[in-house]
Amino acid sequence: MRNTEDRLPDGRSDGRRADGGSHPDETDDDDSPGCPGSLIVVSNRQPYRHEYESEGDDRSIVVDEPTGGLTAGLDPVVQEANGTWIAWGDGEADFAVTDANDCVSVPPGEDAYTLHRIDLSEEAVDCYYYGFSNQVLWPLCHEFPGLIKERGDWTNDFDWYRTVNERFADAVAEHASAESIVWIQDYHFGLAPRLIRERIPKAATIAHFWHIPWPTPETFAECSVGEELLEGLLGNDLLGFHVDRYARLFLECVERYLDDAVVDHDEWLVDYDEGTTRLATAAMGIDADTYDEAARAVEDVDALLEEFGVSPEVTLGLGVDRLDYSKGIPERLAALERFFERNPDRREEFTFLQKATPSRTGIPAYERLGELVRSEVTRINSRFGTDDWQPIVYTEEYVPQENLCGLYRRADVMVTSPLLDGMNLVAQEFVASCVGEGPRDGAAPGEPHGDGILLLSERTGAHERLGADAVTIDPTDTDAFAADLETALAMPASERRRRMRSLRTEVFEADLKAWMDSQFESIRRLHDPNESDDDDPGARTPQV
Ligand code: ADQ
Repeated sequence: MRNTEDRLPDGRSDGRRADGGSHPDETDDDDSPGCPGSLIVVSNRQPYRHEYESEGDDRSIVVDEPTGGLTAGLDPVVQEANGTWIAWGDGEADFAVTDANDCVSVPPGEDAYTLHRIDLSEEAVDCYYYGFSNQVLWPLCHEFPGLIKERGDWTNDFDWYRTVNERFADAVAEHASAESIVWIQDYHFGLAPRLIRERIPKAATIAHFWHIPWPTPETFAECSVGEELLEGLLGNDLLGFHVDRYARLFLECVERYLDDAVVDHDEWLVDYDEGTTRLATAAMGIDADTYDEAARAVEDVDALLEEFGVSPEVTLGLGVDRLDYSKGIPERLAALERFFERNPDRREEFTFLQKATPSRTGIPAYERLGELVRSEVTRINSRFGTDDWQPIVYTEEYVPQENLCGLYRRADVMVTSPLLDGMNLVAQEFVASCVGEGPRDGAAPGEPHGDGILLLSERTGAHERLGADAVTIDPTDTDAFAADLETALAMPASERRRRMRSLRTEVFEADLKAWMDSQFESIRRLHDPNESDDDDPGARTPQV
């Protein structure tokens, strides 16, 4: 069941080049956050993917490279550190270019660091990735325990999850020394920290960032292998979450379900099995400058809308999401229906453009969600639509990142309504893309700016940072959600501009680089305890 899902956050298809070509987008080294030691990154998704490309009878190998998101942000850091990146090799030609140890130097032609690819069989991918990661851990952490039962007996999924985590740990051990810093990304590697700990020198530092929420202890109890997961994660020296709430829930789960662990709720420390794990929170940001620049570069926003059959005259609402049940898309559609019921004068005047990207297709809950969303859009459109106008324009087509920035820029109101979301980067991308006319004038931050309004679910990590200047919504309260949309659309321009200026200050200041700096600063303090605390750029552990 290999498909392209979850490659999406990188917008990778823009970054393809022939093997061996020069790097198109050199990064200024001075700008890269420094890593305090020899860096080994572990992630499910790889930074470079080799694919075959055929032209007539000729077949060549091309490389997809990262053009956005965390992978693109981390790549220059690993390059600068001359480090190692260990990831699933999911490209067709990946193992045609690796050496006997499954390693290849990247970027092609520059050989700045080693990419160690893990070759996974189809069964491994089905069970480790689609099975345990995405049909047990994902619904568990997003508070959908009922969906775990749908998978039926997932014993085999968990066995594969453990096996794959072991294979990644073995790979780490091949590269690690006492100076190493191992930085693990996300929920695909819940067991890996302890497995790595058993295999590498004691002096090495293991850190992990968990990008999705952590569930309540009551929900966590639905996972029969919870104890093993907690033990696995407590192999870390440092465990990071986006916001405090998830860190506190993690500590509560440890206290409740791991008898021998000693939890310090004030210092956010856990002592377990002769090791200490420190928790820290740092809300992930985006590369705001890149979004700002891309949005300003869009020359004809009206033409973009026309591509979707949307009149340039309308007031535009926008939604951009992976088609995932955690994103609250049906709830958003229900609120839109209520909005058009209550505001007949908005018909033909307000259009909502929903860009959804199919994700994890093949998993029943995702198939059902896609069917529900499509049928609800059809039903609402047939209820309110006219010969010339549809209230909701829905597309699953690929939209290049520059066009996405153009849509963000044009949107009068952006709606992000997750039922639960670790952070939510889309909300930040909208803010960074909300630019005014003309080039940047050098004033901080990113002036001139636009006056779009952000409707943001109170259940996102992003809400802790952006909630004060967004319009807060409860996605499950349809009436209130529709009323919030009315409020947003009725807001005076001066108020919209004031809010957007504050949002942009937040998004530009706490960007992706600031987040990585804060991670490395926290790691540095653990790796070398003599380092000072003075210039911590953002990560926090609780104050006592
Ligand atoms: P996701 O669940 O994928 O990420 P989100 O953070 O909103 O959610 O999006 C990640 C990226 O995907 C963004 O760069 C966005 O532009 C892109 N994207 C989403 N929908 C798209 C679409 N329809 N078309 C094109 N691009 C689209 C997980 C967690 C989040 C957390 C991130 C990072 O679930 O809570 O914010 O990791 O930690």
